[in-house]
Amino acid sequence: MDKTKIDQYIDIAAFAQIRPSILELGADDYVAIILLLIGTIGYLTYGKRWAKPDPYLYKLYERPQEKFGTVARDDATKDIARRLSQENKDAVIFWGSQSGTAEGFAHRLARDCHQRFGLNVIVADLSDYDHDTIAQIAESKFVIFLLSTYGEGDPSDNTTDFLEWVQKRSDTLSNIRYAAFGLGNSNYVYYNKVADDVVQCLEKLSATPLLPVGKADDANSGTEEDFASWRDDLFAMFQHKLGLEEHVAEYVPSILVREIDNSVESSLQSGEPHPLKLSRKAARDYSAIQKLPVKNIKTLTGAGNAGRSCLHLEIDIRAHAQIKYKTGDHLAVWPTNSSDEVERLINVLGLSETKQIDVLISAANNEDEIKIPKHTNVSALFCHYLEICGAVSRDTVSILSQLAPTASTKSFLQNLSTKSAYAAFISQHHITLARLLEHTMLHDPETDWSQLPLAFIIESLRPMTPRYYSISSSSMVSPRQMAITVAVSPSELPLNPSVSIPGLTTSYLSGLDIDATPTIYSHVRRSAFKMPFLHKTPIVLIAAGTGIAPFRGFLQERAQMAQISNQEIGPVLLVFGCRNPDQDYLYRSEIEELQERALKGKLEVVTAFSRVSGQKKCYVQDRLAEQDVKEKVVKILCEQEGNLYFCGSTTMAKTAGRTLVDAVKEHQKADDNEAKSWMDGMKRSRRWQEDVWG
Ligand SMILES: NC(=O)c1ccc[n+]([C@@H]2O[C@H](COP(=O)([O-])OP(=O)(O)OC[C@H]3O[C@@H](n4cnc5c(N)ncnc54)[C@H](OP(=O)(O)O)[C@@H]3O)[C@@H](O)[C@H]2O)c1
Ligand SMILES: Cc1cc2nc3c(=O)[nH]c(=O)nc-3n(C[C@H](O)[C@H](O)[C@H](O)COP(=O)(O)O)c2cc1C
Ligand SMILES: *[C@@H]1O[C@H](CO)[C@@H](O)[C@H](O)[C@H]1NC(C)=O
Ligand SMILES: *[C@@H]1O[C@H](CO)[C@@H](O)[C@H](O)[C@H]1NC(C)=O
Ligand SMILES: CC(=O)N[C@H]1CO[C@H](CO)[C@@H](O)[C@@H]1O
Ligand SMILES: CC(=O)N[C@H]1CO[C@H](CO)[C@@H](O)[C@@H]1O
Repeated sequence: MDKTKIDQYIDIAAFAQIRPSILELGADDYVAIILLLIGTIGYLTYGKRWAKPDPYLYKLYERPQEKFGTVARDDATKDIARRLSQENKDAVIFWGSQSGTAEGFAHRLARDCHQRFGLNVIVADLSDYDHDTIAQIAESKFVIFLLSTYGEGDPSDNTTDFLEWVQKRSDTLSNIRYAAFGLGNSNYVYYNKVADDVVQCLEKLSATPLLPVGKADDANSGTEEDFASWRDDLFAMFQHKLGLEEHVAEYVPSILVREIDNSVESSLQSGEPHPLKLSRKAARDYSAIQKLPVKNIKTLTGAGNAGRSCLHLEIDIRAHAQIKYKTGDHLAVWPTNSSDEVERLINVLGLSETKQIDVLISAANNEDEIKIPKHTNVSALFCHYLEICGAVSRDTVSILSQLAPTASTKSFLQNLSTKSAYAAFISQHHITLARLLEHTMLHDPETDWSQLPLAFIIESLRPMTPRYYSISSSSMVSPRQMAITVAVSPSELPLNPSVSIPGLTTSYLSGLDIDATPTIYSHVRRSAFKMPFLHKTPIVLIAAGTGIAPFRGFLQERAQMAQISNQEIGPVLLVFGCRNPDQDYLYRSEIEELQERALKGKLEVVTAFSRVSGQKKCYVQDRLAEQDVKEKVVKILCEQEGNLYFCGSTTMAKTAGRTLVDAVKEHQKADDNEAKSWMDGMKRSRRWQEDVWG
């Protein structure tokens, strides 16, 4: 490959590395840096730009502008209607995604539309286009929306402005033909609200739906299958309504991978996380990613716990003055994959000889952005940058069958890619990509996967994402040392309980050798989960399992206030649920110590144990429904203007929240509407806060 090409890649990689340090700068610094960067880019590209036109230079030129979000894209590139017609595309897939699922689906769907129906499709971030130009999209084109729902039925950051636009619009959108798919989780109260809201608005504005809105429910990990079945409906609609003909799909890689000699070391990324792409607004809530020393790792839970345990980690930030945290914030951990699994994949692909060779990765279509380092090596790629430990999707099995090296493996994989065979198979086997490939080699010993394109591997696996934990220390009590509380609970295969699948990050963390002063790549994410402004405000804390984490920080902070100043502190009612007091009553001795000393007379603890032999299962919501507990809570919330906090699973928070609203309703002799408006008011005034997952 030629030298100028390499230079361009390196420039891009260098920009990617500049980003994190931006987080540490003040607002004024941005402007200077952006001006400087734009100047530099002009300088770097000037010679090449005129010497030799190259499609990637445009990318280089544009990227920093997008990244910093301050220099507006010019109108032409923000005009989706014009792009569709000028580039002669058939459709646009707009995604609004927070954690990347909808975005990943958008790219896969575009690929399938092209390969199976010859459609030319633009994949677009909703926030990258001028929404008014959506209204001008020609009737001959169509629009697909893939939208996820967040928070309390809120849109992702990408979708906020679009939702506002479509809700406010009064002129019709009768020229728009569309299909919409929502991503959500039915454990949340506002299930798939964003997709519903958008569709409702589009209908009101007389846009034409091409098929009924589809929905993915992540509650039972159903997102993939729900998407697959909606996509089948979409493709059936292409045939019946749009009269398109389906071709036999043929695999075409969407990215290019090239080997280069290991001469240009400066840009090689061989472990440091690839920075997250953040909007400027979001960037304010994230610290830089740093390598932080882990000071202490301790197991919190007792024995006899069926493979489950809970870790307490202390992370030292004394050497990182720029990292600040507040009680209630989240800490991200960037894991690495187990070396077993890395070796397995390298071996099955026959890459052991070449795993250290530098590779350059680029998008085949220069519109697409790659979310992994552009210059790395296979070893680092599998270890740090791709989620190689996840279950293989049915989609991947299906493409893999096209690429199978023998006829018998091909038919094996074709069979496996049907819905029922796939479901049966994954309920019995722990099936990562590497394990599936190994499995096919057992099935047919002639199978040799060494010709499988690396591009396919990269496309099929998700880029590594950090895992977030609620910080379980108080920034007031230990400002330079953060604690996290991590449940280690390997999952079991439904039909083969002898196989336990370790969690990626939990096994990474539990594998750290504390004697070797380990470090982890990590960053702090600011959260809105915060203690009341006044220390005298009473609080009710409701937690199950590791949901206790942020409340440990809350309790420490109250105790500190009670000691240092003689000012009055408000009472705390902690309602905590776990399986068994002898096994997973996290931080029990710390809590009892606080009750006896610093928070004497101020901290009351109500416990619920779900798995004590001989006793009935008891959850926090069951305790909340008891008369005396109910009265205490109602008193704090309704008479003493206290705050209410939930942390743990969404189902717990939803059910316990409902129990509590019922208690208030009964106490106030209110009707359903009044009770609901009380709850809404509590949430609006931030007196009701949740930090929940699942
Ligand atoms: N710590 C964090 O920041 C964090 C963040 C995201 C995800 N997670 C994940 O959460 C999982 C660990 O679970 P955990 O520590 O939260 O809980 P857990 O130990 O599984 O459960 C805690 C208690 O809640 C009970 N429970 C179960 N369903 C409930 C419901 N619908 N309402 C009320 N109580 C209910 C359980 O009862 P049973 O006896 O019925 O199970 C148990 O007594 C891990 O997989 C971890 O990765 C943790
Ligand atoms: C913090 C959080 C809040 C969520 N809130 C909702 C919600 O209110 N309603 C809903 O239907 N789904 C909710 N979900 C589920 C997501 O929409 C679902 O996991 C989706 O697949 C994420 O898609 P994305 O990766 O494209 O953002 C929530 C998920 C998280 C992590
Ligand atoms: C390849 O990446 C690994 C990280 O997994 C790193 O340790 C190694 O030094 C890299 N190899 C070369 C030759 O740079
Ligand atoms: C297809 O898969 C199912 C489930 O694994 C299996 O029972 C069946 O025999 C397979 N059929 C063929 C033709 O391989
Ligand atoms: C502008 C904006 O908020 N962009 C977000 C779009 O979604 C991705 C996730 O896929 C986020 O990382 C971006 O921050
Ligand atoms: C969980 C686990 O085994 N993680 C390993 C991932 O790979 C790195 C590098 O090979 C090891 O250091 C980790 O222990």
